[in-house]
Amino acid sequence: MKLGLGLYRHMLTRENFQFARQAGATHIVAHLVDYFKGGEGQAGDQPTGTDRGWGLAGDPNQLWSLEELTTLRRGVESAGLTLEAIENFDPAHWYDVLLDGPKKQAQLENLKTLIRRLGQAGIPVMGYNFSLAGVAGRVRGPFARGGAESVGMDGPYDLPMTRGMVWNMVYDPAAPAGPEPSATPEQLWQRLADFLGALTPVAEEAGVKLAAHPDDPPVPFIRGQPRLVYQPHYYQRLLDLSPSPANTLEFCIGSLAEMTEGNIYETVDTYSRQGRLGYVHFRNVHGRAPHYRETFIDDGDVDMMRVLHILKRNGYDGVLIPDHTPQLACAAPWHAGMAYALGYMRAALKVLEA
Ligand SMILES: [Mn+2]
Repeated sequence: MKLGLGLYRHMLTRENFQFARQAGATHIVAHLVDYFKGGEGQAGDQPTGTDRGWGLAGDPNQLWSLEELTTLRRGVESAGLTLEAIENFDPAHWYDVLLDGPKKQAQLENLKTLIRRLGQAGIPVMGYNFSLAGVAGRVRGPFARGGAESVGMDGPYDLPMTRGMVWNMVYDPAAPAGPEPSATPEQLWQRLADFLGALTPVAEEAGVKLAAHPDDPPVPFIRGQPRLVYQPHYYQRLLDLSPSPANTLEFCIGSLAEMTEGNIYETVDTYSRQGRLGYVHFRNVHGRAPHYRETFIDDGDVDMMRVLHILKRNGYDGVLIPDHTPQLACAAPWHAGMAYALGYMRAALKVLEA
């Protein structure tokens, strides 16, 4: 297995690539969506989501260019690292794919273009989260060991999602007021099937894997909208929608462990056995939705070493990245949190190899 680091858009700098390399990572997962533009997020922060979400989505008419993607890959490589994946589409590029709106077909074409460009740029994985409300409804506080700031959930979150929003961002600031009408779970599954049907052939041809994140937080409904993968068995339904090798999982141990059903070790075994993991979010947690706290990697309910043993036994050879992590009390809270997680993971992988 390989050790990677995820970096938000504003962190895609030479210095942070060096930081990743110095902390023992060999791979980078890059976010190209600016989650914090015009919103309430803070630099270096893991956004929690509020009424208007993280902020404004990008420009619907401005797709990531081949040049932009290639420049990013070269920048990562010049620091001695490999660019493994892009994580998350911009809501501006696919809101009507999620909402089944009038621009759906045009936006599916946009996504095909993006996947082809990833392939041309030599980026092998595209992580996505097929979610209407996105990451919403979490709380933040000194929840982790020693009072480290972390996120969690304190019960259901039912504030309706307003029109002009999707995926916890605003794609149309001029949308009429009022809540977005609720989809049904079956409608949402059909939209996912349409997405996979359109995208997987293109992804296969481009040599790119699509990798689906489970719902974060994993609850059946949030902000009046249904969720897809909020119990472990729904991942199987997602895989069974398309047998394509391009239909893979962005396998988030934390979100899976937060689910009310299932046993995390059986879940890891079931899915890694099928050889369909795109990459892994390696995160620990205490509690289950809708009442849980994200913890330090060594301090939650999950025996992370046992997870690694199962992944190894089933032949998983891909990338693991720390997911969000509690922030350490110091001048560089995010970096210290990541360095802590990376050091733990590197040691765990050494033990595993020994
Ligand atoms: Mn995750």
